Amino acid sequence: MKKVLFAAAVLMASAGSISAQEPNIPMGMFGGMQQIDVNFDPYVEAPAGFDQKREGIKHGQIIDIEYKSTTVGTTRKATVYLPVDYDKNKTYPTLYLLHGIGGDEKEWLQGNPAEIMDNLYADGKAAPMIIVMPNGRAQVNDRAEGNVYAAAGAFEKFEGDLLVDLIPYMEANFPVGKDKMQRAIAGLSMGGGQSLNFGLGNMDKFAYIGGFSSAPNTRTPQQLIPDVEKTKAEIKVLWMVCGGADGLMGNSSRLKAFCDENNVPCTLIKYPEEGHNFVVWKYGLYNFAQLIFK
Ligand code: FER
Repeated sequence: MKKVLFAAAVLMASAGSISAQEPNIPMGMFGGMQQIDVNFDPYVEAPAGFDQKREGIKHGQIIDIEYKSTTVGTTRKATVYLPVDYDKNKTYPTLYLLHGIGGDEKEWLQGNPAEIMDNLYADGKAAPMIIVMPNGRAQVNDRAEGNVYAAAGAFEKFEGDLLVDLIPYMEANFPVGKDKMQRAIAGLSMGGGQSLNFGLGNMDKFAYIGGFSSAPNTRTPQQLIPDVEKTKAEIKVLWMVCGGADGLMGNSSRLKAFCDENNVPCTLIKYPEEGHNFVVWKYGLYNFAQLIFK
């Protein structure tokens, strides 16, 4: 019953001006939340070609992994980017990069993460890191099928899969650092909400948190930051971006306003005139990746 009511509430949300580029997203699902005036941080354009394959540079590698999930009771898939000059004998920090409501462990590939990271490495602009792109829909059938909004609960449940199953799998099978300073979490839309919820909710696990066009699954600022002094002491980077024409801006601006009022360091960039799409999310990865593990 709860699920039915939730779906009905979602259907009643008014349509914003968006161009969703995630698969399976019905139009008319965005917007509705009141906009809050906040001091946005300056938008600086990314250099031309930042997301395009460049010849004559070294490339990282995209691989598929599978891990046993005690949380879901299945074997689950994730996509992993291994950086340029990957060496099993080194230790790498890890960015967990989460998809949106209509996506899965392959969705981020639409945003050319390997090209973005390879270019950053060629220019000496990012710390070597492993990027894990999991499936954030923690349920037995985790494909983005049917009414994708009905799986909102599985996006919440992913917190357990991530902390109890995936992170330990990565630590057992890849040369990754085990300290919070070596872990970042970021994501797009539903994945942005997950990143803010799970990141701020587990500051002993993540020092760097990014939300790109975060969705209505984002908890309230009071839920995310119940103890301002603790968050200030423990967080290294809290970074957000959202399109200026994205009806979901309210989720980000509400948190930004709270942070500004409480002197919690936090960035929110309004990407001019963009909607809910990979233009914004690529820009998010490009910028967030340069700020973490430094
Ligand atoms: C909603 C509108 C959008 C919502 C989720 C989304 C849970 C997610 C969009 C995305 O991930 O792209 O009302 O409710």
